[in-house]
Amino acid sequence: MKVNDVTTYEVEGPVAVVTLNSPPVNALSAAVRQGIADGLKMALEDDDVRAMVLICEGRTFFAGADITEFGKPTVDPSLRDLQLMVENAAKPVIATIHGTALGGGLELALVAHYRIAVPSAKCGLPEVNLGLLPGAGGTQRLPRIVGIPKALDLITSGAPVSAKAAKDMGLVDELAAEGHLRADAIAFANRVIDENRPLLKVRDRAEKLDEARGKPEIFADFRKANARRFRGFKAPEAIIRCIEATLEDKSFDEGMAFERALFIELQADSQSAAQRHIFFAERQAGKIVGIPADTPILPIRKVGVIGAGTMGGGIAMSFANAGIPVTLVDTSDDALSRGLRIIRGNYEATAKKGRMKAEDVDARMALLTGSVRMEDLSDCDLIIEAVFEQMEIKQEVFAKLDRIAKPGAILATNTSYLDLDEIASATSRPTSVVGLHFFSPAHVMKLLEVVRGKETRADIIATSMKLAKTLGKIGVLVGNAFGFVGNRILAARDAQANRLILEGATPEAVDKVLYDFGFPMGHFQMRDLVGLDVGWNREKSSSSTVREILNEMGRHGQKVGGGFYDYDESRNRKPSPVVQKVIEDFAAKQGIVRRELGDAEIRDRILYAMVNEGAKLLDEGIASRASDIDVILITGYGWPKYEGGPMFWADLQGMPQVIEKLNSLQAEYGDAFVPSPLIKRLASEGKGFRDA
Ligand code: 3H9
Repeated sequence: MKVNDVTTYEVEGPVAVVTLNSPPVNALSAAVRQGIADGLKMALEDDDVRAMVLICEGRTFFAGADITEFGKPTVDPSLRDLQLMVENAAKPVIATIHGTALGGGLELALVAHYRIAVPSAKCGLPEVNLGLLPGAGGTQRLPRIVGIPKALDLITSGAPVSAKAAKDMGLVDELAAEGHLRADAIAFANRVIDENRPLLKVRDRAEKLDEARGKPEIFADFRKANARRFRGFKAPEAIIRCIEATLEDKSFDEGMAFERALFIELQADSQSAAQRHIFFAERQAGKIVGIPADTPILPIRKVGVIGAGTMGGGIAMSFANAGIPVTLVDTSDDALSRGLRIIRGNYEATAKKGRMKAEDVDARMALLTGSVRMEDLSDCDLIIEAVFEQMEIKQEVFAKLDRIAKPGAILATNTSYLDLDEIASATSRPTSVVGLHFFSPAHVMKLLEVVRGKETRADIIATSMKLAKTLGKIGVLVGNAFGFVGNRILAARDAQANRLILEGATPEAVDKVLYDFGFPMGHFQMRDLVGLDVGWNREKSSSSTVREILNEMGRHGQKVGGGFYDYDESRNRKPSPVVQKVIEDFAAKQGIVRRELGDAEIRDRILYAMVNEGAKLLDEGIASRASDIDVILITGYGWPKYEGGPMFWADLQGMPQVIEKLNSLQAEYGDAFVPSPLIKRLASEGKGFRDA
């Protein structure tokens, strides 16, 4: 029987089955909550029914509260009201889990009297990823089942656990056979009835909490061990405080009220708004503008990577991690065996840390074949070039590839700055050429800029975007321009940072401002880490910038013990008097008068230059959406997630403030701050980047 648009009610013997179907992920929207409440009421009022199974159709059990409802007035029944109804029901309710029981979805399952899941299901409380805490009792009930230490880990990481692990920790009572969830849940409900099992309430359990009583060091140690990971984020600390509250002299209901208060605080905070923005922005990035949804996806069964250096090696690992065989090509046996040795070393280090099984090291290595002959790439569906960043070399490689690659193969370049169309022009098939801009270390970094050349075919783009997902990365489609999106914005930051040190700020002062804003490291620290010689040309170097001079002095960065900073053997960094002298001499030669610069000026100049550059990229159509830029800066360049990316950050300041700042910066520091036409237009229309 239909209960409402998303709910049906059926009775099988003494068991009522309430089924929800609200695609795509059965988020707990108002209609879903109402359907569950009505279904439960029907089951309670039906004298023949003695237990109720709550189950979902589609790809998953409830994946959480409906995030799109946040910020809008609550429609009754609220999730908490619904939970009270379920928990206090006079007949046992069995939560029946497949897919992902997440957030409010798992919290609803936790008020059911029993939980059954298929082995492929996953359970988790991922609210922390949205700048929130589980606000429907998750912080109070989960510790009562799994204990304090595990609850701290699970809720602050947001990572889901498998159904098997959930069963082992008591989160799930029973595993169903895959594909037989409904039948097994009904059978389980019948057993509950026949055995007259009690109406178990998680809230009444205390034994797991007792294990942690008198051990306040659990929390202190946890905070200390995770200080770096949590830096800047408000939600993890709020979660820890809620879990601490389970041990304090508070009733369960007081604990719930405490959790509720902190949830409301976080929900209203700009950090959560930023993190929710990124959640949707990442999904939006996958929707390709101007390419029909039914564009065919080409099969990628075998991949070639040219260049066994750091970048090529990381790219090869990304494919091996996804189970796709790779032929790695370099010019000499030495370079190849060195590259493969480093890859094995990386895998072994991961296995040692327990993040991968030891036997998988060999399995992944077996997917990698080395060769010194480019001809061995003739059967590859996709070939990615990761050779030296110089146009002549790239063109040479592509001209050769054009002769070797099979018809229909995708030819990709990993260039970070060079003109894709110029590279493609070295081939007779520019429509098959695309940019796949991986970020270093390529097997770790989530971002993949997919660069569209002026002739790149639609199916090549659609396949590249799909490939990003296969590799577990976030693909963002960008246009062909110097540095594409990410590196062009980085170049705007670089220009300001370099100017600031000439005007009187030290590299440490610039770096501290960025670190305090939330970047994992400062600008010059990052430059040293990447290597100052990346993109530097010894022959053409003419002492025209501080960086060139440092390179000429052999200060190529951290790897040689000196760049903008000095490094000791343990790679600890300290300011370099030598570099300071280079900077001061160079400034004097340029006629720049040095002065004191405050943190606010450093911050404004760097951040507003980045925002303005982002707006120009939108104007030029190199970026399709403001939110794409945010995704790129967060996933590829360390912009703090809780600041939502440069365009979100600018929207928070408000467009009138952005334009006012740019105008005053322009008056003092020139052209870099001339507001982009888009910013002027948005400001005059009272709009923000979110409307662009
Ligand atoms: C919460 O529960 C708070 C409570 O503690 C307290 C309340 C009082 N709402 O990711 P996909 C959309 S907070 C609305 O591509 P997948 C998503 O935008 C919530 N919409 O699929 C996308 O839309 P579109 C805690 C949602 O198979 C579509 O569904 N829960 C929600 O790769 C497909 O998504 C979470 O944080 C939502 N909750 O992955 C879970 N979730 O098609 C968040 C998804 O228009 N969700 N959408 O682009 C996920 O992690 C993944 O979506 C999931 C599926 C693993 C479920």
